[in-house]
This record gives sequence, structure tokens and C-alpha cells, in this order.
Amino acid sequence: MSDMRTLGEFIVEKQHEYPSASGELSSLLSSIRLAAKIVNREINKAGLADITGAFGGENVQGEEQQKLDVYANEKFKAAMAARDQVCGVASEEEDDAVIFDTELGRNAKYVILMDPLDGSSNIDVNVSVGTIFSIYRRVSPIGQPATMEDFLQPGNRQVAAGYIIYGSSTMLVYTTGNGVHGFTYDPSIGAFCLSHENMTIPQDGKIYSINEGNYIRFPLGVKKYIKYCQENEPTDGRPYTSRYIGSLVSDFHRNMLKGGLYLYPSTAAYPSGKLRLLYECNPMAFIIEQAGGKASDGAQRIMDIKPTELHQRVPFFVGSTHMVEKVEEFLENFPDEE
Ligand code: P6P
Repeated sequence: MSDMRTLGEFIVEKQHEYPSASGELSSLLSSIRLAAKIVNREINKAGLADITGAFGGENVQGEEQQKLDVYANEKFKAAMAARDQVCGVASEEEDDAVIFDTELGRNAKYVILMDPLDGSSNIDVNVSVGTIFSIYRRVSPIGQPATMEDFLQPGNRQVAAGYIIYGSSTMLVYTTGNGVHGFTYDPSIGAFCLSHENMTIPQDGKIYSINEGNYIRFPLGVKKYIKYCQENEPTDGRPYTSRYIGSLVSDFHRNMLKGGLYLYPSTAAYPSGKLRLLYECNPMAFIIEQAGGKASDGAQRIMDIKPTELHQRVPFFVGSTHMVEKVEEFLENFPDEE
């Protein structure tokens, strides 16, 4: 049950916890809150209005752009551009980083990277989708336009990260490095209300999320892990459960609440993994670590990877610490032949 503290009040209340807080980060989180409300409104009527059909364009991933992908991207970009908090935005829907080369933009302290509507192929079948965002303090000098080095920072330098899940209810979950907090949208008052303060993920779980259709090309260690789940029972004597929604934010959020592991290893179609390091894996890794969980590429901590390009992909294993460690153990003990 929410205690009626709204996201806006909570951001201000916690502002003192941000390093060198001077209000811009709070204001940036409020901009995200506004854009989330706007996108939520459109998603909730997607089935009614002609906005679910393919937009016809393709994003840099070669994926058909759904109209709501484009809509969400434009709304989040507009919310950022209208204020003085970010000097640039990188998005799954944009080939290159969008630099705000204006007086406001050049003097802004932060950059934001986002997947404006992850899992959007599920929209037409009414499966929940999500927005993922990641915020860094810029490293280039204030007063100048942002540069690529502002965007290619390792995940361990994030100052905030979060996701919005547009599901049976719409929630915004975020961290600024002081725990993870969840807010549920109450449309009757148009506010996100605190519903999950200090979220933590169970250290162990029995849910594993993976697209087993890619099994034949999984690394041997992943095949061994899946076999392990099929042939062993967790401590409570009941079997593991395979749950895969096909929407990262949805699988991730369920695992946050119940315990579990999301796996997207290298596959035939995605030899480096499908998930993008900068605006999917890093923000989710920040959140999961703040909630007591773990995120790796199978060998190293996701947030320690030094990015080399904006849309780079990595294998992704994220969730309950003991489950991530188990799959890492199988990958180490059963390496693929070179
Ligand atoms: P597949 C959605 O496109 C996404 O990026 C994640 O949200 C989701 O978990 C995954 O890809 C689904 O990919 O190959 O299993 O359809």
C-alpha cells in the first residue's frame, strides 16, 4: 500500500543524498517523471488509436520502429531538451547521440542514455513494455557541447538509473545509489506514489528467464545451467520455474520482487548478446546491485566494462546473486572450445 508520498516529494526529500546535489538531478528526475506520464497515457490507449502499427522506419538495430517507440523517444527527448539538466541524450532509437548545443545544453551537468520503449514488439499483443534510463555526470568541460566520452563511461560512474514498467499498473523504479525505490502511478490523481521503498532482491530464487528457442547456439555453460535447473530442486523442494515474457523490464521487475535470474547469452543471431550495454545492461545492473543482486556478462561485472561504442551489445546475466554466481560457475567450468 502506498503511503501517499509522491515521487516528487520523495526526490526532494532525498536530494541531500546526491553527491554535490544542487537541484539539477532532482529536476532531471522530475522531467523523466513527466515524460513517463505522457508515454503511459499513449500506451494505455495504444489498442484504440492507430499508434501501434509499424512506423515504417528502422532503428539502428535494424528493428522495425513501432510508432510508440518513436513517440516515446520524442517525448523523453523533448522533456530533456526543454530544461537545463542534460547536455545530450543517447537513445536506442537514435543512430548517434543527440547533443543539445544550446546555451542551456552546453551548461548542463548530466547526460542521459535510454531505451525509450524496450520490448515494444510486445505492444500489439498487449504485453507490458518499459522505458530504461541511465544518468551520468558529464566528463567534458561545462560550457562546451557534450562529447562522445560523456556517453562512453563505464556503468560504475552512473549517478542514477531507473525503469518505468507500463504493465497492469505503471511503476517507476529508480536508484541514485542510495537503495532502490518503486512508485506506482495513480491515474486518479496523476501522481507516482511510493509503493516499494528500499526494494531488495532475494539472494536466491527459482525463476530463470531465457529464450530457450536459442538453445542450440548457447554457450556450453549456459546449456549446463539450464540442465541443472531442470534436474535440481531449490532448497524449498519445489522445482525451478521457467518464465520468459520477452520484455526485459517485465522479467527483471518480477525477478526483483520474487527472486530470479534473467539470461541473454550469446546466440546465433547475437554472437555478442542482444542486450545493449549502455542503456539496458548498465542501468539494470546499477539497480540490481543497489537491491543486493548481481549483473555480469558471464565473466565480469557489467558496470566495470569500458564501453567502446554507443550501441554495443554484451551477454547479460542479472538477478539474484546466488543464481548469477551459479551460471558464472558453469561458464567457467565448461568453456566453449575455441
Ligand atoms: P528475444 C526486447 O527486444 C529485448 O530487448 C528485451 O526486452 C527482451 O528480453 C529481449 O529483447 C527479447 O529477445 O530474442 O528473446 O525475442
